[in-house]
Amino acid sequence: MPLAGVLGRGIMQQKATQSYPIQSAASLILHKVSEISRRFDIVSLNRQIEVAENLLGKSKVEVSENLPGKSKVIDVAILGQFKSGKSSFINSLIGEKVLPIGAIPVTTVITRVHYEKEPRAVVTYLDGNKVEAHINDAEQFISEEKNPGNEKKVEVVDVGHPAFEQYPGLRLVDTPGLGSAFKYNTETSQEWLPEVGAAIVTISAERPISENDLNLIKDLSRHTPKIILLLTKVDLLSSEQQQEVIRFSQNTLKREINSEIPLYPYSTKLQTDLLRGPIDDLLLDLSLNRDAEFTNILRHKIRSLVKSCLGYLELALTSSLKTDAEREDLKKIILTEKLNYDIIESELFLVARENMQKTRTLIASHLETKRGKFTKKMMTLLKKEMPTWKGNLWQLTRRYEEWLEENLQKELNDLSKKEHRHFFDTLNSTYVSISRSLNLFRNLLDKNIESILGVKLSPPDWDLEVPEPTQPDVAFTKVFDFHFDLLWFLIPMFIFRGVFQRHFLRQVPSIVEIHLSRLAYQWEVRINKSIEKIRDQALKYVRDELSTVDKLLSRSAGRSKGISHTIQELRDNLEKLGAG
Ligand SMILES: Nc1nc2c(ncn2[C@@H]2O[C@H](COP(=O)(O)OP(=O)(O)O)[C@@H](O)[C@H]2O)c(=O)[nH]1
Ligand SMILES: [Mg+2]
Repeated sequence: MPLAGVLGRGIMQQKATQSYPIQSAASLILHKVSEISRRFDIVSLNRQIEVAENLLGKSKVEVSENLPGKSKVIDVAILGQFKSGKSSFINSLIGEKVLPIGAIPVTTVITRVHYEKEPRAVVTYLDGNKVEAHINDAEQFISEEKNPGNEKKVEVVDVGHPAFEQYPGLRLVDTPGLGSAFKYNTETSQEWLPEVGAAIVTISAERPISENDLNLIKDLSRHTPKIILLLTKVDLLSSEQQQEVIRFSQNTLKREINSEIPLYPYSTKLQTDLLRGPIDDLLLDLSLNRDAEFTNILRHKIRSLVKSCLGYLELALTSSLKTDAEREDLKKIILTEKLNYDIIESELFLVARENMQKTRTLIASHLETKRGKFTKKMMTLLKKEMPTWKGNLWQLTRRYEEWLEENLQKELNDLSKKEHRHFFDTLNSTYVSISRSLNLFRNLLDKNIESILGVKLSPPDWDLEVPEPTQPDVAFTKVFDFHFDLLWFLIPMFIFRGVFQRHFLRQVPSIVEIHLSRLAYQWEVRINKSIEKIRDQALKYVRDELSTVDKLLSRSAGRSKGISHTIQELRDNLEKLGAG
């Protein structure tokens, strides 16, 4: 290990001891919460617990050898609508175009940038493998164009760059845009939300702050105390317009979110250095005070976890004070017909089935619009190619098959990659309907619990993962019924070559049609499988949630003392965690 690394560890350990109180309080609470959630079967807290454990783990372990002496890394997430200038912003901090930018959604994969002496990129694959790459090749893994639908199966790309020397301990995270045309990008960013340390939300000066932006900021504030807004592309506005947009945005924020979030104008094209000043100060602050910041973030996350847990415990406590008969009644009133698992199950099955039935038609009709051009292209290519083919009919036919296999496969693959985003409508609409159902379910459950027991549960931390369908292997299948080419020795080619060439050409349209329909089928299977996965995840959520509430209500009998004690303990622990 290099000397700096060894020294780094020494310093790190010292730091860890210094910040011992908060960490030990945090780990005590976490331990307590996970024990409670096991004891009471509060499965819905699992994800939040896991995130907090990771964060706590990070605070104890040196994350990167390249950050000597810096025991902690704070992730600063750049979030915002697609095309709002996230990647451009990070590039302008680096001073070099490392991240792909563009007029179409270009970022597929989460990319993190931190300080390193020499520039380089490390690609981590979904299977856990890591490969080092030249910094100029980072784009090969990040951009939608070079890595469509993340077919390279990359989990994250880490970019190390000397320009970040001024922000030690900070890691800027570029995310695929929220609200992008590619629903999946939105998913990736949102799934990642619980990990956010601090966040910069980009809002393009071209369009007013939207409901999506507001929802994102609301969500974010549950995960991090530190949010900054960046009004990007201000070079597109005059200075009066800028003032107006800033005023409008601040008013909207105050009205909708009721908190003052700092807003900074930015441009990568005009007066960048000037505009960058205050943002640099801010990042520097975050980086210098990262121990304190880290503590704040950890505290914030553990607080919201404990609040969720307390909500459930209070539910248990209230119910424990009732008689058995009352408890049974309560359960009936709370878990009404609308919250009945079987009914929700059949509803979600119906939604999924209705969408699944439409998938095929959707894909087929989209591909149909491409068929004419596709056929023409194949025929033109073939026409150009055939005159170079020599030999008897048997050889000619083999050549034809080979040519078709190679070219049709390639063209179909290209078509599939280019167009497959258009096939996802039924998947998206399933996601939207099922999310809506889940929200209704959760709201109703919360409302019932609050109105009947007077206990308010914390908002849940649920995500539905959308499994992205994989690209099918497009294989060419032979389509000839009768092998007349076996009679090749009977056929004088100097007379019939033209006849067969025309015959081959005439076959192209139906071969294309068959293969497009096969492609549609392959995508249909994949998309519908993803639809089923969303449905099953949602059902698991409903089951877990109902079983949590059911168990809390039924098993609380005679445990009020124990539960009160646990609640008190948690509250005491929360106090030890300190204000923040
Ligand atoms: N005029 C102007 N255009 C910008 C600025 N920043 C980014 N853009 C353009 O906005 C588009 C989207 O940028 P990108 O960084 O890819 O956005 P992302 O999707 O949020 O990462 C690109 O065409 C950029 O050239 C800016 O400060 N001024
Ligand atoms: Mg981008």
